[in-house]
Amino acid sequence: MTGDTVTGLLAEIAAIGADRVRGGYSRPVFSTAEHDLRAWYLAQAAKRGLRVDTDRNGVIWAWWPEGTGVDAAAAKAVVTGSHLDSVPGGGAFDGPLGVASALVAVDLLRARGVRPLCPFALAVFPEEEGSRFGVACLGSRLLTGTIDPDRARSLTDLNGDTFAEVAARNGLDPRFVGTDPESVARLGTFVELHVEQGRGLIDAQQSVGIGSAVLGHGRWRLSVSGEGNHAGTTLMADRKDPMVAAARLVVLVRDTARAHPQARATVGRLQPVPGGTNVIASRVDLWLDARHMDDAVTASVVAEIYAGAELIAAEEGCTVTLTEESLSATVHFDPALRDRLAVVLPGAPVLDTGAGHDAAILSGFVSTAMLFVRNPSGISHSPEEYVEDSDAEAGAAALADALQALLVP
Ligand code: HGY
Ligand code: MN
Ligand code: MN
Ligand code: MN
Repeated sequence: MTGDTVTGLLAEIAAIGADRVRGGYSRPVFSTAEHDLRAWYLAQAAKRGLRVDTDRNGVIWAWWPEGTGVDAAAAKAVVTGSHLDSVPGGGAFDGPLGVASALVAVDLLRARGVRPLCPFALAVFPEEEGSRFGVACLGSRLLTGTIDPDRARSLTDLNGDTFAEVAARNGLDPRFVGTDPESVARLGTFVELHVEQGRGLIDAQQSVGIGSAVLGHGRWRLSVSGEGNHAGTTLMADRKDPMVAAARLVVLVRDTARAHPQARATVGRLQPVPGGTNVIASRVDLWLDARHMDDAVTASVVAEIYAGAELIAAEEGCTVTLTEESLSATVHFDPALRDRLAVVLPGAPVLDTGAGHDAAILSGFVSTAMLFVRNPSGISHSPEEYVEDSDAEAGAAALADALQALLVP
């Protein structure tokens, strides 16, 4: 027994990779901060005698070494895990809570004398947030073959470095990234524990909940092109200013989403080119994140936004293009597994989530479930994100209960 607590491990994580933006954590995949955190994680896994294996896509697998009661080669594995990368200025729990809880769950299972009857592993997926290369859940998409490897290799970060270049600098051979059918074939069940990123558990007054569905969501890049010019010598009547069109477009995004109940549409990132104070931009790129439980509604929200954007662009003497960067359909987790966990965790409410997760990507290939832990702030992707110590430990105990039911059925 290591004596570690989730709270203690989270404190260690918080001290590593504290590249602070707005008081939050910024750990893009393969950054120094995330790299240091991977090293910490490998040490934690080794401390628990887990056999670590980083696969061709940078997914870190930590296997429970003890023999199993059945033919390990035949049995499908039970896996739990989450991610270590973050959004810029993110909270301390999104990703790390699932990783720390998985480590403590291993300790609890050991202390209970559990001997898994099937292979059991922890997993850490790279680039879940898509903060560096623009596609969320890149690691689990590569693992499952739900992104074209050539497209993945050519994704670029803000420095113009490709995923292939950065992966090669971080010990991966970019020639081999992509679907790993053997790894997927050995998976039987995946359970991800995650901080809740909404208010469901606050309202239910419960520490832990069970995931039922993940809203479909996608990312689109809108590029508005106008006429770059001098801020001082260009009369207002002579301007084709894409920044003005983009500003009107951001309001259009809000108004369009408001017109569709339960739709969410966000412009969280906007990039003028060239971005000089005394320069009328020649182009403005803005990124749209749109989500809804009904994928057809998401599609129509985006279509309405683009139609409106074309009108706005024309009025401002500009043009606009729309490029889809990633798309995930609404996912409903395995109802049999969900119901099984509801028996193991009596009273745990069942919740949908508007946040994407690697579990949603894996759910197309493996029986998948999620557990959520109460976040009294109801806020996420922000330093305000929070979990009470007692709820953090309750989450790890619930995860251990769920895993025990799966490992020793
Ligand atoms: O964007 C999301 O929903 C997730 O946090 N990656
Ligand atoms: Mn997350
Ligand atoms: Mn997130
Ligand atoms: Mn996630």
